[in-house]
Amino acid sequence: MTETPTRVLVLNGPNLNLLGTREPGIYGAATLADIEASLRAVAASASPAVEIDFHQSNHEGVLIDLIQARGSGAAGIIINPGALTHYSIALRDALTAVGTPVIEVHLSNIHARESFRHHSVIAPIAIGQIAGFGPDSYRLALLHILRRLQSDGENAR
Ligand code: CA2
Repeated sequence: MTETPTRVLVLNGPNLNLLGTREPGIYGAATLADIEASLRAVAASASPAVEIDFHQSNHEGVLIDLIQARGSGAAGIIINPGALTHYSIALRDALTAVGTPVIEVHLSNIHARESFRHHSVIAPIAIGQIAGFGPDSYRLALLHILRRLQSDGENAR
């Protein structure tokens, strides 16, 4: 019998499609495609391998549709909500409704930037927030989800 691979949903919000093309001083030189490739490499080397379901949208409603369609059944959701972090109650409600563990990630250290970036409406419903490590923020989040999967497997044995 073939088993369905474990899936991790990775979502990226507004303007993150511009990564690597502008503002490298804040966001670094890596493109979103580079980040996707590095997560796929980590996921492929996990045992058993994990599938990365990677998306970016500039539209709040599209992100909410993705959470509703693809969030349940995922082992975790890694989300960089971009500027929606700071005000989107709709995104927070969608993440809460789906009930899948959420990790909020940011490339930059939002707490060291303008004060309007210090507050996240997503963080209180996430299991954690990782900010300031560039593309490593995403990798660290994935490593944590893999570790949780491993300990769930051990507890089931
Ligand atoms: O640091 C992060 O990852 C942010 O989520 C990035 C958002 C910002 O609004 C958050 O406060 C922190 C902005 C994403 C915009 O990305 C760009 C990338 C290159 C050029 C211009 C924008």
